[in-house]
Amino acid sequence: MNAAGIRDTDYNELELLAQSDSGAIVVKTSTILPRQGNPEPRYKSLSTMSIQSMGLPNHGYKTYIRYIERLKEKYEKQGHSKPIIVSIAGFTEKEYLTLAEGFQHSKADMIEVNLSCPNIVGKRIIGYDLKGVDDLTKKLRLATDKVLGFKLPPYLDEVMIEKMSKIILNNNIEFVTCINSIPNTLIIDPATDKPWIKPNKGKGGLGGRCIKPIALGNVASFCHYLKDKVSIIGVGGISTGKDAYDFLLYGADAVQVGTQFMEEGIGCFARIQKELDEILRKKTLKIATTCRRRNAERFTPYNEENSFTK
Ligand code: RRO
Repeated sequence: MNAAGIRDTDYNELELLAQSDSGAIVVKTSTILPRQGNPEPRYKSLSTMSIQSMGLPNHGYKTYIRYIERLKEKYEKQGHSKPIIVSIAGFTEKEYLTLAEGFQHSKADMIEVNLSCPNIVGKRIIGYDLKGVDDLTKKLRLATDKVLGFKLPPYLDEVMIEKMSKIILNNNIEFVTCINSIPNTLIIDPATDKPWIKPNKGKGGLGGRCIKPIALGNVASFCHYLKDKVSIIGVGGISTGKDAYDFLLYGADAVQVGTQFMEEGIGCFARIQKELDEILRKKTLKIATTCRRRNAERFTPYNEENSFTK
């Protein structure tokens, strides 16, 4: 599926996702009121990475409640409705609760609580404030019985992952999506010696292929602490079927595509799925052949008549 924030803000973009090979529709993080976001230029893609400081541009949660209703109605009738995941971000605890209560009465299937937006100047990334997350989670869990998950920032410290996992397990959070873009990063345009993007003195969230090892490490660690009790959606640097395969192998139950979707467009879902299918087909063949050979060696006395190569 798409990562939150990528080609998922306007109704026509959501409709394109509904018609695509994406397994679900993730909607741009909603705030209480509509927002224009940060001044441009605010996104730059380079060969192995992207940097952005979008600043939460979105139409406000009430508009998304209407968009989702329209999508569900239209695609349920056509018989190919898919899960819709909304993403929420409040500037205060009260706002998070209002958003959760709002979507509780919507047709959204799941709520991804964004605890990791890197681009709100002067605001701490709440995912790094474990006590704050614990307090918020208890109230959020009471505000909605929709499937509830966290969008987490990258953790470079294993102990934080262990502690966050305890909060998740103690509060019946059902999925985690990791990771959001890497905060506080800066890339300079060699032609101008100035940052590529304008907001926040050029600093923003890093995405793209280069962040895959950090994302994969976080997924593997969360998989260790959460066991099989909480679903994990892996995101960060996925651009091929092999990337998706690595995430699935090391603990993810599903994956999201961010920068690659932004760059390639809607066709990326079918392509990545096809590449993944091909890898799985080859691996399955390899496993099947090894098992057959082992069983044959174990149970069948070798002779010319039943030789394997024959
Ligand atoms: O809109 C953004 O600037 C943004 C968000 Br809400 C987020 O969660 N992650 C990100 O990299 N950018």
